Amino acid sequence: MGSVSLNIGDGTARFKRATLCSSAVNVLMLFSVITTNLFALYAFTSSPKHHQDHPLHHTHKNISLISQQVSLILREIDSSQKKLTQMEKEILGYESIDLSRPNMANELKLFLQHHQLPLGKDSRTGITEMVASVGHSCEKSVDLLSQYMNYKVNGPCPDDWSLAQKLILRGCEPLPRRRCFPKTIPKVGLQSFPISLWKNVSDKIFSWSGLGCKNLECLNSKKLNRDCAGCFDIVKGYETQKYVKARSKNDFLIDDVLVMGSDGIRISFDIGGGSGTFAARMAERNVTVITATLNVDAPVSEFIAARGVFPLYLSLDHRFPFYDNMFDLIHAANGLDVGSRPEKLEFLMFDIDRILRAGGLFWLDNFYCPNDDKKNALTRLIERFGYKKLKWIVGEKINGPGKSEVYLSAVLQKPARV
Ligand SMILES: *[C@@H]1O[C@H](CO)[C@@H](O)[C@H](O)[C@H]1NC(C)=O
Ligand SMILES: *[C@@H]1O[C@H](CO)[C@@H](O)[C@H](O)[C@H]1NC(C)=O
Ligand SMILES: CC(=O)N[C@H]1CO[C@H](CO)[C@@H](O)[C@@H]1O
Repeated sequence: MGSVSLNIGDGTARFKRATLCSSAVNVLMLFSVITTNLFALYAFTSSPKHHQDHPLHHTHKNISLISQQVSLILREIDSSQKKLTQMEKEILGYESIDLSRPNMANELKLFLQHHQLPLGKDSRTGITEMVASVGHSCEKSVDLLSQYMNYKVNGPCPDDWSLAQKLILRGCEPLPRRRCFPKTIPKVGLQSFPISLWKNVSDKIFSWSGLGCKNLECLNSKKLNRDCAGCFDIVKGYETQKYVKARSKNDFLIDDVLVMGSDGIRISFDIGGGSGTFAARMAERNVTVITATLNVDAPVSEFIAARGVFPLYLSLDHRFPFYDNMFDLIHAANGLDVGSRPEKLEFLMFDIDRILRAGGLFWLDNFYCPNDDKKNALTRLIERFGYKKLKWIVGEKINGPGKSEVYLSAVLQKPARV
């Protein structure tokens, strides 16, 4: 797991750097081209005036004077351009983390130092040194990061996973802590698979530090998010009906969706999948599901693992750690809601498209649309990908105190593009 996220994180950082930086450089290039041209224009349009006023033999002198001036200006522009680039790098946190700061944890320095390969350049990859990867956004939270890296090597890790998650949510991924032992929690009373899918487990096998709730009963009395109201009650609650009994026309049934897929459904990816119920229902149908989740307000990862399905502890700012055209089905509900910036959803959609195979299904499940603009933007975004709409339901639900809310549910099939 550690090494997996290590590689990916580096990739993400590089990708972001490249885009942001190249656009910044483009703007600067454009700026400098325009200014250069303006100066040149000024120089040449103003010279004819002097031609008329002064004898010809001075013209030559004047032109060389002007060209001196121009090259001086160009040098100025060049140096300002470099300064701007530097400033932008600093704003983006693009420069490597400043390890000379006071109170910088020594372990962080050690981790980040480049290590020369013992046998020189690797002929296959062309690299000469190992670079530890840490999310470039860590630069923005360097105090938290240093606090996180202040631990005893070879000793027990501090019990601070919520600090780690805070860093992850700020884009500081992958995290650089590698050399301590996390607290062991005895996982007593685990059931064997598949009984584990729907069995209560003891509160004691989860880590509750940093959480408001300290047991499952407390979690079940709360609406943690749109996809999880009482979702840890897998014995009596609504969770036991999800995907097998519909409450509204926006709820599709797993068996109905499975028959829509061409060439079978074997593996699936669930984005922000509550307590793992989608994975559990799919497991009963012999489909392997990976559930992407963070432990926001609940020990979600541990709960999903205890059910015997696979949790992937990953924020959605990450490029998915899967190769292209892998999945037969991708299921997403409101976990896909990545805030107000439309381009973030676009990044996510492209990544979903990348890992979904041609003919595979994208199931958007009860996605909340706060207004028509949001719904139309989402519709336009989805339509750009040219998926076949096997199902498309915009429905209203009355939630809370008589308030009507609009939800979109859809099953879309990825086309084979050439
Ligand atoms: C299972 O756990 C829930 C709380 O999550 C509790 O309300 C319920 O009584 C438990 N059921 C059994 C059979 O232990
Ligand atoms: C799942 O696989 C098992 C073992 O191969 C088989 O007995 C069972 O019928 C399968 N279930 C479904 C729903 O296909
Ligand atoms: C713009 C400029 O430098 N013009 C000069 C061109 O040369 C004449 C003669 O030396 C000067 O009088 C102008 O000032």
